[in-house]
Amino acid sequence: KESQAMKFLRQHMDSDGSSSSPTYCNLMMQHRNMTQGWCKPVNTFVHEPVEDVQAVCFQKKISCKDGQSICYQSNARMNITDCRLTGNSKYPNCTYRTSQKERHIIVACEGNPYVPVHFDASV
Ligand code: PAX
Repeated sequence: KESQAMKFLRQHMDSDGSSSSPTYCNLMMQHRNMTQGWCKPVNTFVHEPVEDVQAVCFQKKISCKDGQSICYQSNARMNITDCRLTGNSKYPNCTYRTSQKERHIIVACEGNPYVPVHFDASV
C-alpha cells in the first residue's frame, strides 16, 4: 500500500521537471493519478531536490490552515507549479491552468523519519 510519504512524493514532487509548457498540468495531473474518480481541484508540484523539500520539516514552524496542527514553512523560495482546475472542466476531462511561481512552501510532516505528508499552501 502507498504510504502517506509516498503519496506526497507522487502528488507534489517533480524535481527534474519544470512547467515550461502550458499543458504541463493537464499531463502531470493525469500521469500522477490525480484525475481518476474525480478531478483534484488544486495541486502543487515542487521543482527542487527531494532532500530540500524534506528539510522543510525542520524549518520555520507555523500553524496549518486548519488552525490546529503544526506546519512548516520553507526558509527559501522554491520553484513550484500550481495546477488549478478550470471552471468549465468536466470529469473525466480534467483541464488545468498551469502557473509557475517562486514561493515559500508550507507542508505538514509526520512519521519516523519525519517527512512531508500534506501540502498546506504557498506564500
Ligand atoms: P491531503 O489529503 O490534504 O493530505 P494533499 O496535501 O496532497 O493531500 P491521508 O492518510 O492521506 O488521508 N495531514 C494533514 N492534512 C491536512 N492538514 C494537516 N495539517 C495535515 N497533517 C497531516 C495528505 C495526508 O496528510 C495528512 C492528511 O490527513 C492526509 O492523510 O488541500 C486539499 C489538497 O490540495 C492540495 C493539498 C491537498 O492535497 P486543502 O486546501 O484542503 O488543505 N493543495 C492545496 C496544493 O497542492 N497546493 C495548494 O496551494 C493548496 C492550497
